[in-house]
Amino acid sequence: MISAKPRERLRIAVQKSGRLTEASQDLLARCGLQFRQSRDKLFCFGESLAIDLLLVRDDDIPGLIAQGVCDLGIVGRNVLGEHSRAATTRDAGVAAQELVALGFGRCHLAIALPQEAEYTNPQSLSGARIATTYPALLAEWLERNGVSAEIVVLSGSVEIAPRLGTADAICDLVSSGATLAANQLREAAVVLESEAVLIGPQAMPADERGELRDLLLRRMDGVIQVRESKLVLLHVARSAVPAITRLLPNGQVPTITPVEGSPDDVSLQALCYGSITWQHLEEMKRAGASRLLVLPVEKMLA
Ligand code: PRT
Ligand code: ZN
Repeated sequence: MISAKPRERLRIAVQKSGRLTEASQDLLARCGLQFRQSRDKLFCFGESLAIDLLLVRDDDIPGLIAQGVCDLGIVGRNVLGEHSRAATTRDAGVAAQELVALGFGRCHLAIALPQEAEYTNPQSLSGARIATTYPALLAEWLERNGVSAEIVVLSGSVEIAPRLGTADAICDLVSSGATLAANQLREAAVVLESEAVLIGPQAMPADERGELRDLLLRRMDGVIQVRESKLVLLHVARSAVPAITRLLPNGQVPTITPVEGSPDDVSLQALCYGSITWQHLEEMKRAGASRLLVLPVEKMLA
């Protein structure tokens, strides 16, 4: 039985089955959490730490936090944004906040129009009927841009509304853009940039759950940092080290070691954050680097 009574175990709501499920569970596993799943597959009991999972539909997650049934949740920023704006008109309980951006499930909420429709600026949408499953986020964007338009609230299949004649435009999530293209729609404006986020109340009671939450947040920071870190190794003439250091994307101060038998050359090793592209490598090569290697980092303890 799931309850909102005081408890000692931390409870996290994650999507049961959908685009965020695998990446959410993978992130928690990388934080060292191991679970045993209940027979009805709705609950995962934490075996390594007193942290359990509740597997639910993503739309229910902000509400479960507001009611105190769960302490943390993983959802798209779009779901949190829609819930918190819609909740201002009803009893919201404890408001869930974005605590950590998790870097997966990236997409954006966009307004799209039929290919042939004209769009120069937000005012082009004046008087239009816009179909969406995100009425609160769309209403806020329209207000912010001083546009008066009609919001047609749908529960799904938003992209076919213009062809059916029930709307002139849509406001929906886009990742690759393939769905828009397949429906002869083109993107006109971005309402919200989204990715999966860890959400929870701003503050936790100072009990065991608060300590567990702090521990999990610290581990998550470490996992995210490692995921975005690369170790760069290269050889270069000692005189070119300053030029190479400037080219290292978000690099830490490099470690320099002499190369046996080549007094003018050094071996350089640096930890870098963010992606390292072919262009970065080519620029370093032009600046004199050779034997370039980019390695993933598995664990890091400063
Ligand atoms: O059953 P449940 O309610 O839990 O799941 P759901 O069906 O509501 O959500 P789900 O699993 O589809 O998506 C979960 C979250 O993933 C969303 O809230 C977003 O934060 C994120 N996400 C990332 C996306 C997309 N990318 C995405 N492309 N959510 C939906 N889409 C849909 C979009 O609505 C459109 O229909 O994919 C289509 C567009 O994709 P492209 O690649 O053709 O542009
Ligand atoms: Zn959903």
